[in-house]
Amino acid sequence: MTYDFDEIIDRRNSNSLNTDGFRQYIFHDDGTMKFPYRDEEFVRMWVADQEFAAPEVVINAMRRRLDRRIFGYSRAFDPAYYEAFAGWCDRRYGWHCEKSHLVTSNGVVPTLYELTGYITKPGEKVLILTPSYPYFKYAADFHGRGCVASPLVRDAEGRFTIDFEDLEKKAADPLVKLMIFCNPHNPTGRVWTGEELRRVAEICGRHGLWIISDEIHCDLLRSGLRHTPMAKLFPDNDRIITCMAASKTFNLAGLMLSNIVIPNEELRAVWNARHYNFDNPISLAATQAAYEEGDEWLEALKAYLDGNFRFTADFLAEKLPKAKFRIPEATYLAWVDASAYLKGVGDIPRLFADHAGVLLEGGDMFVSNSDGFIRLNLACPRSMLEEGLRRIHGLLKDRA
Ligand code: LCS
Repeated sequence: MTYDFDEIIDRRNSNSLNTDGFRQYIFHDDGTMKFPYRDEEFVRMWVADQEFAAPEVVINAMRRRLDRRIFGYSRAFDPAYYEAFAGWCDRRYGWHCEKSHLVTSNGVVPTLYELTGYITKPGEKVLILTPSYPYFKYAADFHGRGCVASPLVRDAEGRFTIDFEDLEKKAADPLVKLMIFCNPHNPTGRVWTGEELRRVAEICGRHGLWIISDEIHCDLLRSGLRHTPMAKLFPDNDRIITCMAASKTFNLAGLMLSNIVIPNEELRAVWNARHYNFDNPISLAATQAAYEEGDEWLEALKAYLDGNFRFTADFLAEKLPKAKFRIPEATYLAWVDASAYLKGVGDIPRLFADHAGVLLEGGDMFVSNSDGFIRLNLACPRSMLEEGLRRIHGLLKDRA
């Protein structure tokens, strides 16, 4: 089977955040903001969804469910849903997920919010690594909990690593009760090694922290690399919660369904008592089909993304040599240190929107430890990527 990842698909007027919601999300526009580009003229490299069609096997499963014609209250009652997810985890990560530990939710972000409320009490704090997907901090903010950041550091080769001494110091704060951990990491794209995962879990264990391991990007590794769920390394530690989803992998974020593995019985009882426990029947059909039949499409997607990353790395090395960039081990997001070109720029996304016609995220959109960085979404046809990079080059080339 071949798949056409070069196809340009028109997303306008489809209520997509990517095309129709960027003003509010990126720029907090109150409706008065003006841009020198019309909406359709922007090259969009921002929110983490894909410009690619979802796999046909997934769309067909939704069609079959539509043909059943009734869409009443639904939930993953059929064990086939669990079996599809467990089969995927077993096949792809060599990890066994207990049936009784799996719950479903309308997204990983709502889950972070919900679990933070169940796990922490007023006055307590949440630990994260920075730069960070900002909703980790928002989950703490939502409950009025403090958020403590341990900044990642870059080694001599530009690889982001964890400052374990700093992490241990922050974890030792008796008010810190939960770490929200991103594996693989958004935005740096690090796939943590077994040793790194072990050290994080040991530090958290020593200081009595719960861990929510957000593994939503775990299927999107560069070809040949393999994901390790943190919980796989610690089968006896029931304080590690794992969040996974087919949403990033198969471009189904709008279907709002995620899989949450909660091994701790007490916490699961709280979840089951308080969670509004229904799912969208179309989402259930799509997600089950993705896990059952999506492997081949995913391998093709990964190969295409590998090519987009090589193209980007070569382009930056040749045209913007002062940008520091390593092809990430995971995600479809390029985390580029463009600080040499962005001295004195306060609002990085606005600069690119106004002067390059490119929508991207960067700088303080990633909580902290992210000054001068831009994040480019490469899950797009090569021709879009080329045009985006061409425009970025046009803007930056004379700024260093
Ligand atoms: N967790 C991480 C680490 C993410 O990167 C994202 C989406 C989510 C959770 C969202 O999960 P959902 O609620 O959809 O299940 N990341 C995005 C990003 O970096 N930009 O746009 C979305």
